[in-house]
Amino acid sequence: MISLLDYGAGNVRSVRNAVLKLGYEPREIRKPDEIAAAEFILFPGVGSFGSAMQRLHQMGYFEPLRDYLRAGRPFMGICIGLQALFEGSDESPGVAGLGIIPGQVRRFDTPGLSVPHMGWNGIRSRHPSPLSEVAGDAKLYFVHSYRAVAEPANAEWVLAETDYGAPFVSAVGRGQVLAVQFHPEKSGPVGLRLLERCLRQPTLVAGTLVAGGGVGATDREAEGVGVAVGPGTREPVSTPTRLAKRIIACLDVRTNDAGDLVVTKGDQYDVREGGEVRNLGKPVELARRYYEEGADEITFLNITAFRDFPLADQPMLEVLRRTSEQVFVPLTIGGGIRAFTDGEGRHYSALEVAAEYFASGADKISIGSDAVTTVEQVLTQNGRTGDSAIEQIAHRYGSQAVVISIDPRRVYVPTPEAGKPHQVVPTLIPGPLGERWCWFQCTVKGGREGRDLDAVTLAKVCEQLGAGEILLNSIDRDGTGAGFDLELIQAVRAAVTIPVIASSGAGRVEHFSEVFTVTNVEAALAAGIFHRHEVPIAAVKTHLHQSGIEVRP
Ligand code: 1PR
Repeated sequence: MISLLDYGAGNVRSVRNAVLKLGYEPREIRKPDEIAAAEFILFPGVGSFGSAMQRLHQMGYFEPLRDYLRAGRPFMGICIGLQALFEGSDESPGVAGLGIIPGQVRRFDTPGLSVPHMGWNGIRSRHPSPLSEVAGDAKLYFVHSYRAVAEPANAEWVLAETDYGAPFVSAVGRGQVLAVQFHPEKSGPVGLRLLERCLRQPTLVAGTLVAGGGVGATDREAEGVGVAVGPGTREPVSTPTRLAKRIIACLDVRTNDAGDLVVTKGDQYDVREGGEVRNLGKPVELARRYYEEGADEITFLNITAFRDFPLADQPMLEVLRRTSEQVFVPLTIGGGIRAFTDGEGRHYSALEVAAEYFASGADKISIGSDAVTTVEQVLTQNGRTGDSAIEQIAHRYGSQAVVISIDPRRVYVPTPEAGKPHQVVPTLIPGPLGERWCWFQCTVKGGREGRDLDAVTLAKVCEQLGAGEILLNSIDRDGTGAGFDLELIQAVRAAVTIPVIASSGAGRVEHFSEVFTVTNVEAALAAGIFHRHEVPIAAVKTHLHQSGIEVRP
């Protein structure tokens, strides 16, 4: 019997879905005394270290959980569920962790690294074990800004490390307690196999999962005596691990004139052809297809949500629910995330809207128009707003869950001065009057309205407010197949330290190698070429691999 420790801080739906998919019926822990009575606790921590600890205290779970862990009872932690085992974290100074493992969790600090560490990376096992056997040299999905490092005091706990700038601890284990920094529930088929193995055989001995162990392991094993290596285990991977560039499939979703929710696709944001909304398929089916074809992430953009209230859009929430039951890679949903007052005068905060998306299966939400409004306010008020959607959602769910979707359009100017105060860049693609300079104007409402704000400034301010990633579209390139707007992407990439997703204009596999080589973005997104079967995701990955660019196979 698996007990899920959901302390209400975020989305554990993905974990529940993965566990259900594996044939288990997880039971939720609802009272402190259910911790001691549990047979196996699965703790998928989310959000910030401090809020996770605070919730554990508020719910009366902290001490029973610590006692449970001290007794070495069957446990699997994921992400914050690993970090919580340490003494504390720089993310939340002064907040004590469960203190099961010596050491402090610290922020990634290698200069030049994008933080969060977001995407698919490998694990380097310290001991041969079923963990290394199942994962091998496969890539697993990570998303975190803080990490534990191996030190002599915690050496006996460290099961695996991963490299990102410097090595960090990606799995710990001792006795029947296991925790991983990556997300097996979001790591595709290999993640599911790994989760299955850990749930089925939770016993570790001296840092090694025992094949055939399980809850009925001997006392000698449970005490951590000796190293038992199961049949078929092999030597752990010892070469450095590398973060892969991500390939994201994007589904622009809206209701067509017949009232059906469809995946559509525009040319420079115009989704109508012969007066009709283009219909490229059904959202859940298409998402499932991209998962099976190897997409590293799936993004849904509810493109007309700016004019409707998204919580009234039950079909979209249903799409998310159904997708998250079948698709085990990260899911992002955007469109309409902002505060809203409905026809009856009831006010909903952006946090409430986002909460509904997270509860329906989203791992990240993306904010478009509201981010522009927020940044305009920040710039005119000369400081933070404090209550913006970005800040509220990042505080509650963590920065990594907040993506800013930017819809810029080029504005050509004859001289840099003519574009001031915007961030003007030289361009090799001259304007209609031969202009050699341009700035990238933010738009709202799906490109319908241009604002007096440039994309570089928007990205910078959103990072300061706590956003964790930028989804950088280009209205000029959208649907053209002419390649990504490298000048735009370079300008934004250079301005922020959070990951950037290049979007709009992919037409050939070479466009992907070009954008990764020239701009060093972390991810590239495409829509039209995938929907129309023009370029399969596998072809993109093969080309990138042959070009020496790290990808998840
Ligand atoms: O403003 O918070 O409600 O969010 C609305 C979201 O919907 C934004 O993320 C915005 O980008 C998106 N959106 C609004 N209107 C459109 C439209 O197309 N008419 N789609 C739209 C944006 C752009 C990309 C597209 C890439 C790749 N779609 O997501 O998938 O350009 O396309 P390609 O590979 O075919 O070139 P809010």
